[in-house]
Amino acid sequence: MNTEPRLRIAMQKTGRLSDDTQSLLKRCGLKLNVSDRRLLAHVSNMPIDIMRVRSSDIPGLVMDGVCDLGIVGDNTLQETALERALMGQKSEYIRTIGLNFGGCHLSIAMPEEFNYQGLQSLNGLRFATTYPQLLNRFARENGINVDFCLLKGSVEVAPRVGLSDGICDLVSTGATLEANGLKEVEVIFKSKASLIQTSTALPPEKQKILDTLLPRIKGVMKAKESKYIMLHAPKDKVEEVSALMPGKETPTILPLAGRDDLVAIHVVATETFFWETMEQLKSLGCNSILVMPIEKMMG
Ligand code: PRT
Repeated sequence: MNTEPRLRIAMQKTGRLSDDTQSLLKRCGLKLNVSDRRLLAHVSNMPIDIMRVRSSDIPGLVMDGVCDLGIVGDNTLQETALERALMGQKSEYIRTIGLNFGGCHLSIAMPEEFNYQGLQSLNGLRFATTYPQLLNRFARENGINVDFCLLKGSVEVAPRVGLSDGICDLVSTGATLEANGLKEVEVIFKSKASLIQTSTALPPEKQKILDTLLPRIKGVMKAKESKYIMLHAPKDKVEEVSALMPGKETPTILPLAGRDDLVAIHVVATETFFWETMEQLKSLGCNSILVMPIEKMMG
């Protein structure tokens, strides 16, 4: 039997974070078969196992040391940490790296007709929420008293059926609030997915696996946000063209065979490359402007 230590990572089985998490791990070169129904999926080319569970179970699994790492929304992470601390359970973890997906915010929303005049108008009201700890912390820090009723789903219908005055729920596009006649009045927490790890030091063999994985995760994220830009530019406009390139990378300038008047410029753009910039480049006499996605980056 192979007793080689394997790094265990918890990820959401199905839901809003599962596709992005799976795609991140695959782009890091992990070969995993998650099509089967097993709780634990083996990565065939690295000593890593993926535990596929509900999002809400991930922080606890990491805090208790059942999993070495987990990928979870900051909202679930903070709520669980506060709740466990309150119950005297282990609530420590390390937030290893913030990821660039799962963005949303936890907000207080009230019926459209509610006359919102600032935080004091929420004093003494009752809110339906899946996040009572985050709501309580916000209320405490802002000197207001709120009551809550705990709902695990369909939070947005609570005011309409008389269960609460307002809600405290996650928002991304705002469409659900609008469809339910609610308006956002306070953002109380901004969230993204994070990679977390146990607060106790990993054994050296596992740390070594993590040391290989982390630069890959950073590389995938950087690549996702970057573009490779290639264009032909008039030789006498190189400075103006370079100044238009987004990001901090120095452009590579190459001669073009048989052309004394043009050069090729290549650059990795680390910021959004807008159509407007392309139009400005065109008006400077540039042509063959290509903007390409980057798959991986290192260094
Ligand atoms: O796995 P488990 O069932 O325990 O977790 P879960 O019920 O939280 O799963 P899921 O898949 O709904 O959410 C997983 C994580 O995705 C959340 O914990 C957040 O970190 C993140 N996320 C990002 C969101 C949203 N955006 C989001 N919009 N989670 C939920 N929503 C819901 C929100 O609750 C509301 O019902 O979407 C609705 C609002 O969306 P908009 O676009 O209409 O504003």
